[in-house]
Formats: sequence, structure tokens, C-alpha cells
Amino acid sequence: MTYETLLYEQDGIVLRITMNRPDKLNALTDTLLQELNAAFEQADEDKTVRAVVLTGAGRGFCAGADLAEGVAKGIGTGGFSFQEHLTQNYNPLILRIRALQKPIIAAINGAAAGAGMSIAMACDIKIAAESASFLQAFVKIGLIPDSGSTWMLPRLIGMTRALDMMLSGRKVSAQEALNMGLVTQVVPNEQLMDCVNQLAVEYAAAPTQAIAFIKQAVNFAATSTLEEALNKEAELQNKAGKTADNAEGVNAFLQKRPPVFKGE
Ligand code: T3D
Repeated sequence: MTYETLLYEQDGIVLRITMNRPDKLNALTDTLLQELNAAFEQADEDKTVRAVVLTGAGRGFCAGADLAEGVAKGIGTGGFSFQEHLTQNYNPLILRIRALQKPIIAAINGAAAGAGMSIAMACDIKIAAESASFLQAFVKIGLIPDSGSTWMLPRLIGMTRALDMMLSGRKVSAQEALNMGLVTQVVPNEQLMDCVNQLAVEYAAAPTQAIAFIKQAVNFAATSTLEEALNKEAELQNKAGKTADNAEGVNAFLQKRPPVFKGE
């Protein structure tokens, strides 16, 4: 598969996906959305990929929907079906990221605005460069947060802070994002990719199937009762307990040596 608007680069068992429209801060055109969907599908199916990094080329992470393309397609005229466009392009992408059976790290190198912020938030681990910023930009153009922001943001930072961001559309710095628990780490710009690559290598060497089950259990628990979550944990623990990596982890512990997980 070849891509026009993103870079799909695999180094060993780590895959890096780079949104690649730097002049427009990687704003999401239909092509980029389709390619992101295809890239995550490819990554999910490829057993040799055991960790994924998502980042943006240039000085932005992703500025959300490409408004120039949107206007050309009728945004602002009242004749554009946001419902159709979101359900066909953005929603599958967010669900794909959340369901990806491997860890995904967002390397947030610059502005993450609108749906670009939603995409960053959907990733499992979020590492920001000092120059990163976060904007629920939707309200500034008379729209509502989409691409999962209404679901994710209150869960990540609480209703009060989420509504502050959503209703104001203000720019939140990397440091403030760290204080809110929106990202796990802020690093100097020039250290971002080294830091994320090192982390990705560590996650790629983890028991991949257990990671997939953890994600599945946490996704499930977000909308379940305690009883349902307990049952789901038991079901998935049973599956984890049948993996070779579980046997390896237990043996390595008892033999007082580091485990060698194969993702099997
Ligand atoms: O179904 C649907 O399609 C609806 C889905 C909606 C989901 C959404 O994401 S809605 C929200 C869309 N995004 C925004 O409203 C954010 C717009 N961008 C900004 O507010 C600012 O660009 C930033 C705060 C992110 C960064 O500001 P700054 O000053 O660092 O950069 P800039 O000068 O504004 O942008 C640099 C270039 O990128 C510039 O192009 P130019 O003039 O040099 O040729 C700018 O027009 C372009 N750009 C930035 N964001 C977008 C964009 N072009 C198209 N669409 C954008 N979203």
C-alpha cells in the first residue's frame, strides 16, 4: 500500500505513522482520513508490528478538519452532511485507534486542534513536546466537539476542565496539559522523537496480546457496570493465561531473569 499524505515507516517491530501535510499543520483532508484508516487497519493486521507511533510532520501535530477542503465541499452553506462525513471518515478512525491490538503512542509535536486533538486523545500514551498545544477549536467555528472528544475529554480530565476547553476553544499549553493529566510527559522539542522511539521499543517488547486485552477490558469497562467489567476481566484473563507470553513471564520471574516476550 502506498500513501500520499502520510508516511508509513516500519523499523523492526515499531511502526511510525506520520501525518504529512506540514504546510497545513497536517489538517485532515478526505485523502488523509482515508489513508489513516487504511494505515491503522494495515498496522492492526500486520503481526510484525508490535507498537505504533503517531506523529505529525513539521511544526503541527494535526489542525483538525481541513477547512479549505471543507468549504469547497459545502461546509458553511448548510448543505454539507456532517453526519455522513463524520460517520464515514472520522468515527471509524477513532474506533480503530481505540481498538488497535497494540500500544499506540502519540508523539504530539505541535498544535493538536479540533479533531486533531481528538485523535491524539484516542491514543494510549500521549507524549508532548514543549511546543505542543491543545485546542478544542470546534466552538471557534460554531461547531461542537466531535471525533470522540465529548466522550474522551471528560473522562481524561473531568467535566469541569473539559467544558472549559470545549466552551472556550482556548489554547492549552503542553505544561497545562501535563498538569491536567491530558499527557503523561512533556519533553524538550528536540528530544521528542528519541524519547518516544525509546518508549515504543519498550512497549513493542511487551506481551502484545496482554496489551490488546488490557485495552479491550478498559474500553469495555468505560460503558459497563462493575459486575460486567468483572466478568469481562475474567474472560480476557482466561485468554491472556493461554498465551506463550504469560508462560514466559511467569517462568522468567521464577528463574530471576528478564522475560523475552514474543507477542504470542
Ligand atoms: O465532517 C467534518 O469534516 C467536520 C469535522 C470537524 C472536525 C474539526 O476538526 S473542526 C475544527 C477544525 N480545526 C480548526 O478549526 C483549527 C484551525 N486552525 C487554527 O486554529 C490554527 O491554525 C492553529 C491554532 C491550529 C495554529 O495556529 P498557527 O498560527 O500556529 O498557524 P496558522 O498560521 O493558523 O496555520 C498554518 C497554515 O496551516 C495556514 O496555511 P497558510 O496560510 O500558511 O497557507 C493555515 O491556513 C493552515 N491551517 C491550519 N489549520 C487548518 C489549516 N488549513 C485548513 N484547515 C485547517 N484546520
